[in-house]
Amino acid sequence: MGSHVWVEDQELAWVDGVVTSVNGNEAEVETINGNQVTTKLSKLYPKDMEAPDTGVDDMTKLSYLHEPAVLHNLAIRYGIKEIYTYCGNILIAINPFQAISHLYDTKLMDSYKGAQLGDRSPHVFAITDVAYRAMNNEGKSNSILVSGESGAGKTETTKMIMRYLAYLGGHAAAEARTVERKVLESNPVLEAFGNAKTVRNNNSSRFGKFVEIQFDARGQISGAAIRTYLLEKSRVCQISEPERNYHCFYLLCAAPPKEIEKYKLGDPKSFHYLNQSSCYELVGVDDSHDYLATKKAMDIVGISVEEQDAIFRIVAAILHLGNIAFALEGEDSSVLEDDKAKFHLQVAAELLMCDLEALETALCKRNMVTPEEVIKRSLDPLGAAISRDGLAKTIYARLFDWLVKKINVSIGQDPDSKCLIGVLDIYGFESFKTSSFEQFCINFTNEKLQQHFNQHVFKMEQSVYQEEEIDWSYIDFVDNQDVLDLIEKKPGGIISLLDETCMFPKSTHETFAQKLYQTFKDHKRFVKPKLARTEFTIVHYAGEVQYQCDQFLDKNKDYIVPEHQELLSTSKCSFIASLFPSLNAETPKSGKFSSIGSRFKLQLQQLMDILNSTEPHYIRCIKPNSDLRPEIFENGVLEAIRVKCEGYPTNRIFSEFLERFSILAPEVLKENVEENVACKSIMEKVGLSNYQIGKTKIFLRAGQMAELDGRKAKLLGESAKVIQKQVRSCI
Ligand code: AD9
Ligand code: MG
Repeated sequence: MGSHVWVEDQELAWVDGVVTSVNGNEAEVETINGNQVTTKLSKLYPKDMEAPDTGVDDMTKLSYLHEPAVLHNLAIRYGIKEIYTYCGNILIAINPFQAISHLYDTKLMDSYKGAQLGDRSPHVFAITDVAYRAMNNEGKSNSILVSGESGAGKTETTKMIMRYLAYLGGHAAAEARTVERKVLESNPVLEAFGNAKTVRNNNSSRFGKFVEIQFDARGQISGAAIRTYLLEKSRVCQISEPERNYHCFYLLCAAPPKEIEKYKLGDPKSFHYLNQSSCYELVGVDDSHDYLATKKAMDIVGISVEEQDAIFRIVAAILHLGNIAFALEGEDSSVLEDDKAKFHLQVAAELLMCDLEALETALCKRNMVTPEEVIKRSLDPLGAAISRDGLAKTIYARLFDWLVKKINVSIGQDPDSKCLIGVLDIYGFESFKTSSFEQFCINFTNEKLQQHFNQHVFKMEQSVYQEEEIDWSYIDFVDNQDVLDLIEKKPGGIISLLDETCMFPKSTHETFAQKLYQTFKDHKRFVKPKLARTEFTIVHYAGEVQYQCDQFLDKNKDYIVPEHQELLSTSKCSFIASLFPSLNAETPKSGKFSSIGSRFKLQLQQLMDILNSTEPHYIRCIKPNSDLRPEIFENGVLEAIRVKCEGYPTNRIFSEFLERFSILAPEVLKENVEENVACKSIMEKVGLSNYQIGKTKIFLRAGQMAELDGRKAKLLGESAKVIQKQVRSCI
C-alpha cells in the first residue's frame, strides 16, 4: 500500500498511480488521472520515485529496467526534443518528424569528432565516431546496424551516418572528393527508383540496403559497395489507396515539356499503373524539382546522358505497357481492347525499340513445345494482362539492379582496403492482414538480425561481467535458433519445402500448405490456424504472424517468360538488350525455375558472414505516436532489455548503492568495513541472494532493486508513522 507503480492503460499504454489496497494477488490503484483500477499484482511495475524529472540519457542508469520505465524515460526526453538516448552502447533514435535546428550541422560534427561515447549527449554522430575510431585504432572492420519499423527513421539515420563518415574520411582536395560525393549521391538515385509512398511512410524504402564504405590506411574513404536486397516488384503493377508507385514514375510525368513529348507522357491519372490509387502528389514534395535533382545525382554517380535517356525511356515504356488492355476474342483468345490500347502498344514498342508485332505476340501468346513442332497458343485476356504485368516487373527489377551495379562500378572498389564500415538499412518486422511471401522474407531477415543482436548484447553484457570478474557462467541465453531452423533448415525447413513444391509441376498452394501442416505439426514455432487451408502462422520472436500461402509458389519463382527474354534481348536499344543478355551455356535457361527464397537465404547468409567479421554497433529507431508505444509489437529496445534482464540488468557503483540503501542496515556504515562488504551486509539483511559483487559495482537481478526500494519505502513509512505518533502525543 502506498507504493508508486505503473499500471497498464488502454489509451496511454502506461499510467502511474498509487496502490490504495491489496487483496490477495490483486491490487487497487488510484491513477494520476483520477481512475481507480483493479489489477493483478503481477501486472504492476514499481515506479522509481528518485528518477530525475528530465530523464536519463542512458537507460542503464534507470533503477528499474522495465517497459513502462523505459517508455516513460523516452517520452520525457522526446518532450524536450532529445531524440537520442543510449541503452548502454545501443543508440535509440526517436523520429522527430520535423527538422531540429543544428542537430546535424557541421559545427556539431566538429564537436563529436574524437569525443568518447557519453562525453557528449547521445547522437548518431557519436556512435559513428566510435565505429570510425575503433576501425582506425584496431584495424578492424565495423558495422552499424539500423533497425526499426517502417517510418521509424532508418533511412534518414543511415544518411546521417554516411554524411558523417564522408566528413571524417573525406578528402581535402576538391578533385579527390568524388568518391564521397558519389557515395552520398547514390542515395537520391536509389530512392527515386526504390522508394514509394506507403501507408506508413511517404518515402518508404522498398528494398534492403547494406552500404560498405572502404577506407585506406590513412582513414580516408577509398571505395564503396552497395548491396541491395529484395526489391518489392509487385508495386510496379499494383498499388492500393492511399499508396503510390515508385517515385520515378511521378517524377518523369512532371519532367519538362520536351521530355513529356518525347516519352508521350501526360497526366499520371491516365496511366493504369498509377491510377489504381488516387494519390499522385506528396505534401512538401515537388516532383518536377525532384526529377531534375535525380538527374543531377545521376550525373554525379556517373550515369551518362545516354544512359539516363534509356533509363527514363524504360520508365515511360512501363507506364505505356500498363495501358495495353485486352479483350476477349473467340472463346479464349485475346486482342487489344481498343485504339487506345493500340496506341500504347505502339509507343511501348517504340520506346523499348522492339518490333511492334513481336511485342503484341509476346504479350498475348505462348509457345507450346511438342515433340513435333512449336505451337503458338493464345492467352485469354486475364492471362495476357498477367503476361504484360510480368514483363513490366521484370524490366523494372533489371533496371534497378543495373542502377546498383552501375553505381558500384562508378564509385569503385578499393581492393587494398583492409577496413570498412558497413551500414545496414533494412526493413523492419511486418505483419499485415494478409502477409505474403515478401513479409515471410522480411521477417526471416529480422529473425537473423535478432539472433545477431541477441548474441551481441549478450556478449557485451558478458564483457562487463568479465571486467568486474563476476561469475556469469550459469546465465541462460534464450535464442531464436528454433524459428530460424523452421524457416531455413536444409533439408526440411519451409524454404526447402517451398522449393520442392515449386519443382513439382502438379503442386498448388494447397498442396504446399498441406505439406507444411504435416511436417511441422509438432513444431512449437509453427501453428496451423483453425480451419485453415492455405494459411500458416509462425511464432516469431516479436509475435505471431499469419501467412497466406496463395502466392508463395509464384512469388518464389524467379522466372522470365522465354518469349519476353527473346523479345528484349533483340531490342535495338543496346541498353535494353544488355539488361536481357542472350542465353549461353553458363546462364540458367530462361523458363527454368530458380528459387527467390533460396537465393535470398544465401544473400542473407553472406550478409551475416560480413557482419560477423565486423564489430557491430546498433541503432534502434522508434516511430512515436501519442503514447510512444511502437505500432508494431516488435520492439528492439525492449528486446535488448529482455536479454539484459536474463543477466544482471541493474548495477550500481558501491558508493551509490550505499547512499541509496544504507538506511536498510545503518549499522554497516558504523562498522568501518570495505564498501563491498557493506553492500553484501545490506543484501543479506534484506534476505536477497543471487546478486553478484564485482570489483567496483554490485550487480542485481531483475526485480531486486524494486525489492530494496520497497523495503526502504516501508521503513520510511513506518518511521514517518512513528514521528507522527510522537508529534501527536506531544500535542
Ligand atoms: V521504411 O522501413 O524505409 O518505410 P524508415 O527508413 O525507417 O522507413 P525514414 O528514414 O524514411 O523511415 O523516415 C521517415 C520520415 O521521417 C522521413 O521522411 C522524415 O520526414 C522523418 N524523419 C526521420 N528521421 C528524421 C530525423 N532525424 N529528423 C527529421 C526525420 N525527420
Ligand atoms: Mg527506409
